[in-house]
Amino acid sequence: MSRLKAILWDVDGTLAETERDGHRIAFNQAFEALGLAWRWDAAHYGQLLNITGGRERLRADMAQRSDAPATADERDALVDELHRRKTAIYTALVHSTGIPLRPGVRELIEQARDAGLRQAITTTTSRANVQALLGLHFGAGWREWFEVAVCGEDVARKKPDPEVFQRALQALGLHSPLDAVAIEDSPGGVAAARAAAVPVVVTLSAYFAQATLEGAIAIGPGLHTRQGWRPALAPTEAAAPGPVTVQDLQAWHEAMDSVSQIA
Ligand code: XBP
Ligand code: MG
Repeated sequence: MSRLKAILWDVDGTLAETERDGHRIAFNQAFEALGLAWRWDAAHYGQLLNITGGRERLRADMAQRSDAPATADERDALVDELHRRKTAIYTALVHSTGIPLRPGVRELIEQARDAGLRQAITTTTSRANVQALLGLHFGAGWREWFEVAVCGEDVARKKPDPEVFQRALQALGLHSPLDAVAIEDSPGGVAAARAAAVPVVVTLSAYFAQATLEGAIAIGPGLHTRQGWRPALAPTEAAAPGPVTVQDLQAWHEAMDSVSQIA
């Protein structure tokens, strides 16, 4: 019997391609709303994603700009106002564009629930953003699917710090991080999970497809397919390869000692 008791889900990039299709657009609309000429193109945003958290990202970008406010107090006030607007724009955008879940995500969440696995959200994004995305796809009762949701506001230090995972494990009452598996897409997320000693499966996303991601127990192109993963998944009798299953997660989880150094 598998030791795996819980799945800890990252949100942005893992559940949905929200960075590409939502957050960047919302930041730019917030700049526009405040009459700022700043715009983050896709390439620059890719660089900025190395900084986790929207406020932190705004602050880091301002530090590089000659036309940003001069004093720290003024910058803080502008970050607050931009982020407030960005959150409102993003949550509206999630509903208006109906940002889809990545293929294979819903199947795995449903199968995990049927299999009695516990599920949690472990993200650095704001709670309002999680509420918008999961409310859209799982309805007002989305919390019935995810026992615990640790979001950006709940931690003192965002990923790559392990705090978000430590809080989730504690809230779930899991004494060993090895009882869980994290599903992540970014170097910061993988580093955070590893620092918390939680085994991590990486589903490559639009922004981090080329990133160096070390120490995952498995890396692959997305949960929609059993093909293209390292370590490879054993073929099933089904004709089509199909999405990644709970049994696949359990198999990687059981083998983790031997593949923990996979890059
Ligand atoms: C990704 C993030 C988030 C979003 C922006 O988090 O870094 O900060 O880019 O959200 P994860 P906020 O992949 O862990 O879900 O503006 O609300 O911070
Ligand atoms: Mg992510």
